[in-house]
Amino acid sequence: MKTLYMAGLALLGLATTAAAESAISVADARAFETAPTAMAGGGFLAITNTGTSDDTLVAVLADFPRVELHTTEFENDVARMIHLDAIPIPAGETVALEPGGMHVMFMGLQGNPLTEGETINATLVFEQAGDVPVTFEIVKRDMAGHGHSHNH
Ligand SMILES: [Cu+2]
Repeated sequence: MKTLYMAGLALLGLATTAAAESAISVADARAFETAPTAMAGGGFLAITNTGTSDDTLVAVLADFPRVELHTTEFENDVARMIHLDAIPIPAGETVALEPGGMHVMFMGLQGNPLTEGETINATLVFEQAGDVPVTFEIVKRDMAGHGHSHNH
């Protein structure tokens, strides 16, 4: 009986570990300021899965009419944004959402531009890790990106 009891405990231990295996950390969350007439703005961040099981980013919630996950494709140097249903975050890896690539799209800005110095409170929704809060800092447009600045 004692052996069975120990085996039961071990199983219980495994189950508990499995539930806590996905661990998500985020860094460098930022969004670019937008022109007053802009309809949408991009959000960028690095997502690290420090756990031992794969996870998937399935949604981003924020106070905008619509928030989507996008990636960018270049065709003859013309950028085109593609809607993504989800972004896989493999165990032990960091996935970077960067200008010119994948990004969070805050949509429906109509007259409420993203303003430098302000922040966007959002919630990342993961299949395994659940809700992960994140704050995007709104910064000036990254000159190294594919955007073209008109600040001169
Ligand atoms: Cu986009």
